[in-house]
Amino acid sequence: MEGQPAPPQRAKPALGDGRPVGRWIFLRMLGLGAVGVVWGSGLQGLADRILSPVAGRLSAILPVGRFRIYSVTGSLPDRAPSDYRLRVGGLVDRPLTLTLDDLQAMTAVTVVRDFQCVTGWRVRNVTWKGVRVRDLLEAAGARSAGGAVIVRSFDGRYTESLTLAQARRDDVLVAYQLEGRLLPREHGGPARLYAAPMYGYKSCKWLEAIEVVERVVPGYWEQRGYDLDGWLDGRDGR
Ligand SMILES: Nc1nc2c(c(=O)[nH]1)N[C@H]1C(S)=C(S)[C@@H](COP(=O)(O)O)O[C@H]1N2
Ligand SMILES: [Mo]
Repeated sequence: MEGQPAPPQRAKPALGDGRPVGRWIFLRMLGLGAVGVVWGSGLQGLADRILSPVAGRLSAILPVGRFRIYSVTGSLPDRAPSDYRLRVGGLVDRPLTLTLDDLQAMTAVTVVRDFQCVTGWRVRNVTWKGVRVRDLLEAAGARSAGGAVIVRSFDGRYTESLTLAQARRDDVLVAYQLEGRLLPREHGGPARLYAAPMYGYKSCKWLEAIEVVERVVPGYWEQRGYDLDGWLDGRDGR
């Protein structure tokens, strides 16, 4: 994989094929907003029983494929925009600690793309705004010894990893806006990774650190069976 993107791979559904799902929650957004939050895996069955009749009926009248909200910790971390900090470190010449204002002062990029989870749902034409990871790496002076980045969530659990070549793509962002508004808490606000050409699991929410390292390190879901390269079908790029 070193520097060279793997060919597109079809990731298998994560649910229903026997893979562990860990502790996760979801909250269906049905156009009208949240209809429920469930804490911990033990309550998932109950949640399904409560939500599925509602979701079933509403899905007949609402556009298909709204976001589901995931958090492997079973809770949604909360950080005020004014308290937000993003660290860029590791194999860099100038480690950075950036506020949300700092990010917003940098060159902003907008990307409109379908958002897709390996479990099968997809949201069409989602508009994200943020800063290119490439610009952050440049500002920090990523060293030539670096071959990958690890990204970490302030949820304390979730991590992801991209090759440096992937991280430097035009469409890989630290996103702080979703659909024209500040990124909501449930979607990983104040800021998250958004890796447009890849499945949703690559886009680490509640982003607190980008660390330049020598090579890719399997992230949370990759340690649990997901492909290291999360390219969407037909969207491999370089
Ligand atoms: N910190 C964190 N980031 C995460 C996840 C998570 O559970 N925790 N789930 C991932 C997965 S599998 C998907 S599909 C997307 C879902 O994004 P959403 O919750 O904004 O819909 O977030 C990704 N990033
Ligand atoms: Mo996902």
